[in-house]
Amino acid sequence: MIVSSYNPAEPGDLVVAVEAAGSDGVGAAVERARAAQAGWWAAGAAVRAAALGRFAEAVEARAAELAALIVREVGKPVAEARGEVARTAAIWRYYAQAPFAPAGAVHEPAAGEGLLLTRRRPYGVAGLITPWNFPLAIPTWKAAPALAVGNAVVLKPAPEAVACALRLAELAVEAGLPADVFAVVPGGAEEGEALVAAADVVSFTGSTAVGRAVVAATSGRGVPVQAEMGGLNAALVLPDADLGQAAGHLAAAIAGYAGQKCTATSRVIAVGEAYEPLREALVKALAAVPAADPAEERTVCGPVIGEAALARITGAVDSARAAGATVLAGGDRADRAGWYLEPTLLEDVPAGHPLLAEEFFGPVAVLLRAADLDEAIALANATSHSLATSVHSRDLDTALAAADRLDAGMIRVNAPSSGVDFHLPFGGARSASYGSREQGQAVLDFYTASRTVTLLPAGTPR
Ligand code: UN1
Repeated sequence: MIVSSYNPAEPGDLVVAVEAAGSDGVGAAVERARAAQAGWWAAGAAVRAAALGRFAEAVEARAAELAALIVREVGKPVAEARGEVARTAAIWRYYAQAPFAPAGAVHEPAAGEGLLLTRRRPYGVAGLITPWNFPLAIPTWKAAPALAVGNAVVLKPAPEAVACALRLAELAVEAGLPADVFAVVPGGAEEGEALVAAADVVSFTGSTAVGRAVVAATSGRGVPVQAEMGGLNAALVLPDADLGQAAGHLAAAIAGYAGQKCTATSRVIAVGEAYEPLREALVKALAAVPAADPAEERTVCGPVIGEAALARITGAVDSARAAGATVLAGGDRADRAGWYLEPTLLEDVPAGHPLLAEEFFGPVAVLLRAADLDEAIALANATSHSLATSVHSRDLDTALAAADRLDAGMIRVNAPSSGVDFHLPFGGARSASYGSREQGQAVLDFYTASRTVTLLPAGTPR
């Protein structure tokens, strides 16, 4: 099988075509990684720290080229693509410190003499399965901590972003990582399944359906797994909010990268008298970010990833329209080649419509009305996959009360729902995530097993 990726802004532009690894190829890559892991771990903290630091430098040295590749392969607007490259370098640099982080704790025995201590140890080979929408940052925020604590990694990227992943593998060589410690296996479902069947620890980001299958297969083998899946995110706008600022943040969260982030906003809940002025401000703010060429400096909303994605999103908008919804902004394909949809806002979408229940991964949001904060929170919590919720209010008490009662993994006050800090834990509520959080320091525990060591003085009677 051939894995190929095409430019979503120019569908005839083939970015790369490579042979898929096949399940045998994945098995062989895992075996080679397992053999290389022993030396990577034995080399020690300073060697791993230096290699990860050089990875950051390699990314920075190629920043312009990498941003252009992100634009071309996955249609991310160039300003955001540059931001992703900078974030990627920052993540490598951040985890370059992790080999020196405390590896455990020392405890007194419950009784008698001796010393108790915990120590973490790498599992071996981390199997990473990643989506196309953050083609450098997501593989990095999985690989960097896994490598820092002494694992080798085998990465199975989404076919749509295979060129970016292969470029990362080249940078690993440039950074001087030992051969086979960072391997990329191109492919689709077959390769993903083979990786899940062979790795010693698995981290997945992607759709809910595939994530559930990965969790079932991995935990069935008794192997640790974390999965980041879909998000259906709400924004709560209170009447006392700075509505101009809120509308700008919402437009970015709805239309930025054509809404193709698990942190994008798809439901805007206006409380009480915020509804009418917010509707007006938001329609204006969305008109200011029309669908446009991702290579252009000012573009916020580029194309969606492909033809099937565009058909799925426009189909949902059309069905909402047929069910009585009003399209306040966008709603139609942009008048240009490529898979573009104008940023779209709807109101009066009937309860239970798929736009209110499923993640469509497009520049589309539904405006909802809530009588008060209680109703807004109930609406926001009415989904099973809440990842990131934003709250817009000038009143800190209201914002904190909302943050307390919202069932979401990330709560952002007076900020877009999208955008994450790589040094803090990242993940969602209920079915949005499975297992422990990604990113930050906590993920170092995910990629290691803890050992408890008991030391008694020689000759101690039992
Ligand atoms: C962001 O909002 O900057 O797949 C990051 C995703 C998320 C990452 C979002 N895991 O869209």
